[in-house]
Amino acid sequence: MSEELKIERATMPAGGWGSVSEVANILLDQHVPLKDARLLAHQNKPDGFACVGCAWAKPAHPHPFEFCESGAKATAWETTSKAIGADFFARHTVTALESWSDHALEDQGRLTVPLRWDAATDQYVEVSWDTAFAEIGAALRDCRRDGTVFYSSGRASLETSYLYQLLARMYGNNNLPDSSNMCHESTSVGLQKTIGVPVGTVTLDDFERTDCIFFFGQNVGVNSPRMLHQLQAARRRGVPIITFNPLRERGLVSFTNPQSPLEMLTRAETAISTQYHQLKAGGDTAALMGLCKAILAADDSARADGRPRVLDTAFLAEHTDGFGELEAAVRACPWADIERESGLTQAALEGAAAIYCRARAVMAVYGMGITQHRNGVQNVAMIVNLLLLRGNIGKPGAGVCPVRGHSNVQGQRTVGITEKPELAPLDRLKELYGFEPPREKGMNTVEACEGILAGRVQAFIGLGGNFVRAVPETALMEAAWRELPLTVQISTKLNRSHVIHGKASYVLPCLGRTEIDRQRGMPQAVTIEDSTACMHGSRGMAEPVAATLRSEPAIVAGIARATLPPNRLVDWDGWAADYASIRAAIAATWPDIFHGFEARMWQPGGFRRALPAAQRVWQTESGKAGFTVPEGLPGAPDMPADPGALTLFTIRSDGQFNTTIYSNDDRFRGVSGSRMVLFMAHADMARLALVAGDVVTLRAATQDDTERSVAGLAVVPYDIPVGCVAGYFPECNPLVPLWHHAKDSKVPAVKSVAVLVERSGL
Ligand SMILES: Nc1nc2c(c(=O)[nH]1)N[C@H]1C(S)=C(S)[C@@H](COP(=O)(O)OP(=O)(O)OC[C@H]3O[C@@H](n4cnc5c(=O)[nH]c(N)nc54)[C@H](O)[C@@H]3O)O[C@H]1N2
Ligand SMILES: Nc1nc2c(c(=O)[nH]1)N[C@H]1C(S)=C(S)[C@@H](COP(=O)(O)OP(=O)(O)OC[C@H]3O[C@@H](n4cnc5c(=O)[nH]c(N)nc54)[C@H](O)[C@@H]3O)O[C@H]1N2
Ligand SMILES: [Mo]
Repeated sequence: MSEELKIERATMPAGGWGSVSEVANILLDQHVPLKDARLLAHQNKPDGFACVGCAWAKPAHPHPFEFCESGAKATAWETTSKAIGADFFARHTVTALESWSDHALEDQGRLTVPLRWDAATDQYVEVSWDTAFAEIGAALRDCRRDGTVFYSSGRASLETSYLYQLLARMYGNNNLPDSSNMCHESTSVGLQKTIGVPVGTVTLDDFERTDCIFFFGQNVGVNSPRMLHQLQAARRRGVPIITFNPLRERGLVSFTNPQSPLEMLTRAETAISTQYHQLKAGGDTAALMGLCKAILAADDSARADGRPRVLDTAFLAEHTDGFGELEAAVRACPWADIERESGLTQAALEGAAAIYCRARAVMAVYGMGITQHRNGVQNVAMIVNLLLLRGNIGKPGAGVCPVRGHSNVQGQRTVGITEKPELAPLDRLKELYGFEPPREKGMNTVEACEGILAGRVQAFIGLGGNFVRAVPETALMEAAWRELPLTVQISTKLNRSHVIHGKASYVLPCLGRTEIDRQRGMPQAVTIEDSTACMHGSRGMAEPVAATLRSEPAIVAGIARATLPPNRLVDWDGWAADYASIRAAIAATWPDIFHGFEARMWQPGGFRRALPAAQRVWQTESGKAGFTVPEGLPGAPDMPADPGALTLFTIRSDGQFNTTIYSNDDRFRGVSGSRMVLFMAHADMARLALVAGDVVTLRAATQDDTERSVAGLAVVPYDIPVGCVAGYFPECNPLVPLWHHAKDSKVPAVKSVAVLVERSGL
């Protein structure tokens, strides 16, 4: 890994030769055996394994290699032959490991043996699985039922997740926060309220039928690259793609398909976005108000000229509710406010709206740029407003497409991972398993952090993930994390949440999804749900990195058996021995979705759960799709309006998967050798008298009792709206106050944090 910061102009397309060489490098670097490198051919295939990277849809007729650079990296990172056992931990105290970088910790390779922290030596020592389960079970039985948190990170299969939610509920709480609470919870809340489903409505077929795509705050080239195939095909049909993003992300600018020999040899690039609007971070509600305003104006003039209406009035009358209120709010909203808050001109927004008005079927794709704001739920509702104006939900080629993060994050919610009791089938669980499920609301991620800070949480179980590194308010959280009586992490790799740990701490190493999972000698399969609500079977194909690993279902079952009183209706061991029996239990709990599960899980393209909104059936309070009047335009109304403050948004590079850092390089943004950088506009650099490479400290411009800062960031001049700066997640998490989260969904507002810049050493 290179160590010195280099800044270059990035001009290469997403995909292309750069992508091929990145894949080759990581396969070599991670010592992936040749036979396992061949696994890539089975990634996202009906007979293979579902990628452990992102959740993008897996087509029924896959490409010969249905994987991308990011997915190949995720697979290489998991199938690495690097591994660490008890001897590694005998050589390093946990305190010493704390000074290691996130990259260095995970780069040691796969965890192989169950570990318990030993206070006397400050080392993790090997324990047997039975001892670990027995001790964890005893400790959990001693905790307050509402003081234990069961976090999940979004990768574990439907089977594991089902067992996990049952464990929490039989234990006695709904404390089931998950990574989605930091991610698309704004979607789950916003779409449920407006169109009556918590997930997106589009399928891959819609990409073939759409005639316009609006793209908000999602970095497709890095975070869901397989979608570039759909976007490229749409562009070839002449479909306009209109992008709203403060940064000109390479994947949204141009793409060379690394799986097309012709394109690779000719270096042919497809331009992806036809319009690119570099709005201010947090400016989406304002931009969407502007789009609606321009569409209403177009409708006014069509009416005045006696031309056909621009609005789909029949759809509005039959299917929607609240149009009048939205219309009044849009008409009353001055262009000057829209321009100021979005950073875009009226003319630019009118130009985008004109394309919208001409299109028969429009889809809106979005990601974290929309959801991770104080007004994240409102942003989602504004996207719905835009689509509803011309009936763009529930018809072919149209709809809403939130791009999910972790490979099974959407599916975990489908099988009961939720802190909201009203979303879990509690009566059915009671009927099936003869226990009284807890009815009180549990903690989501922000509430779990609040509980940890207040000393109310006694035990934290992590099913994957790197909680303490992924959440905001790093300094306070790390300190409080150390005071937790018990932390248990079910993990594949060593990370910050292990080396910062509770008073009693266990690390339980599990199989990854790429590995063959044999139970009583029989290879098992699992299932996941993708971003388009399709369920897929997945079969691991690599030999496990160590024979001592246990599968996630087996670990959850092991903890459950050691913790809960026996229940003759719940056969944890039987479930762990045969995952088909877990699928039968899932099907018995949600027969509507999972009937015929065992047969349908191998259907090419997956089987889809019914989404009433896609059929224009609105399971909302009013029975209609609801328009929403925004409360205001600013993205971060809870942040102080310090005149000197800049708006920081935190982003991912192509060298990472969340807190997993593959390398310090971000080839699409021309930065290599260091992640401690701050992307800044030339005008802001000039105002602050900074030059490229100057090292600065950021301070959160908050007026509470907490000091929040990150030092040692090198300034990188960048094409970014004036007044905005960007830095990497998780390095910038210490700047985000815990209370700065989306209203209604509590997603940390990591895309708009007011910060002040200080030159280091002053
Ligand atoms: N390779 C790789 N793949 C991943 C991940 C990874 O870390 N690495 N993470 C996975 C996970 S869990 C998730 S949730 C997804 C995340 O995937 P994305 O949703 O793409 O997430 P980010 O990279 O955080 O940021 C998205 C984009 O939002 C833009 N943006 C920032 N602020 C705003 C704003 O106010 N408005 C608008 N319109 N845009 C804004 C940023 O410039 C950036 O391009 O990816 C998943 N896939
Ligand atoms: N500032 C800022 N903060 C953010 C974000 C942001 O954009 N900006 N994004 C947020 C988002 S969208 C998300 S999803 C969260 C991510 O938060 P998390 O999901 O908690 O974090 P990850 O980094 O994905 O977790 C990585 C760890 O998961 C473990 N792991 C990997 N594969 C497996 C597996 O198959 N099984 C098990 N049991 N463990 C496994 C490994 O030990 C690895 O170290 O972060 C959030 N935090
Ligand atoms: Mo995410």
